[in-house]
Amino acid sequence: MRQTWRWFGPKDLVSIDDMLQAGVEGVVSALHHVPTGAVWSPAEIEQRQAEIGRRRDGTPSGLAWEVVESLPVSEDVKKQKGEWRAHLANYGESLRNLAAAGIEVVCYNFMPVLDWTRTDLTYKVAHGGTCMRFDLVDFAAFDLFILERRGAAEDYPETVREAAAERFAGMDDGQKEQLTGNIAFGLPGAAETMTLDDLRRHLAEYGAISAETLRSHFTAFLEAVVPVAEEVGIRLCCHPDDPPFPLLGLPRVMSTEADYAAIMQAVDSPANGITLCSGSLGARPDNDLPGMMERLGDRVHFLHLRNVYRESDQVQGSFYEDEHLAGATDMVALLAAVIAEERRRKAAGRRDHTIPMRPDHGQDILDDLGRRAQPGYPSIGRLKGLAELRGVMTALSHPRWGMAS
Ligand code: DNO
Repeated sequence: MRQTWRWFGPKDLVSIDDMLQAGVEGVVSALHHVPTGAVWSPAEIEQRQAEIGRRRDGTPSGLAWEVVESLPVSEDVKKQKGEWRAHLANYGESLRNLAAAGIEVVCYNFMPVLDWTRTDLTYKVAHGGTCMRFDLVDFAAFDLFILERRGAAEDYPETVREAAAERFAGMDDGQKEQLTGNIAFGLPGAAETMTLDDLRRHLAEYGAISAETLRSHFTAFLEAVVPVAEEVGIRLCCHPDDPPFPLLGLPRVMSTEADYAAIMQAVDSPANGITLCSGSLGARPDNDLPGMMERLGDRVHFLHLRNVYRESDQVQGSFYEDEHLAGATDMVALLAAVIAEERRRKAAGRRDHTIPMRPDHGQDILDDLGRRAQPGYPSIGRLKGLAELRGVMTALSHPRWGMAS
């Protein structure tokens, strides 16, 4: 595995210098300032590469931009409305420009309106640090009583609705604002930053779009961009829905193994691949991550390694972001499945036999608590996650004590 690390660009409070000390080998980044749907120009790409290539004092970092996360898909493309055809052409153009700059792995997602969603960005865990949390009762309180979405009541069991009413009654204005901000304003990397009214407008536009329609729009997107990716040597990889169940009545179509299998088959090309995110998929009890790696591994081009603690055994439930080796996913088994896949690829002579991984998210611990880096992306919490994962990877790959090769 290639040990990579997400960097949000020069404004990121965790610097290139920091990641060198964490033992990072490659960088994951995106041009967050370019509007969704527009072309990523060669000049902009080159500038980000230069920023990644130097330390604070101007000396070379030795690091390169290896993975794009994300080249966002516009709402127009997801809805097949407005500028969607132009956006598809621009997407292809961006892929060409990225390939010309030597970048081969491009991650994106196909979640309508909301990207990853949490209700609490600073949930206190037992050791005193904080992490991100999705609380279904808080989310329902937002949906039912702040957003006041029509039909929302049908989407939650009665026990959750009652708890949400009680929770909402106990919230002061500051808490309501905070909850709205956490859900609607977009977490780091999200393509859209929205007000409550924007969110209502977006939701209204999705009224007629079922999961089946969204899936057909997704296939049309892939039919347009995968041939370009094939031609220029890019491996596209779709990130799962986070959390992996419908939110606010919006369809979500990349939440399960069956969802991935269907999309991989719909456009059956190695360029149409997967970002296996153990944290997102692991929030659902019916997703078996090591098994998914074994069965779909051939098309996994990028790995997000993190773990969640599930607070319920329902598909739709609360969870918080646990330490990388704790939580619901058997991380050792998952890493073993990745190593086995890498060996298979190597034996088959595939160029892409080393799969990039990044320690996804991290709890805020020690000095993270005062640094205020991007939510979910602290320096020490991620460094700890990477170090733990690296330990397991090293042990599993050991020629004498590790997995038999
Ligand atoms: C969250 C991230 C996601 C991811 C996008 C990929 O931490 O994993 O925002 O970048 O969904 O398109």
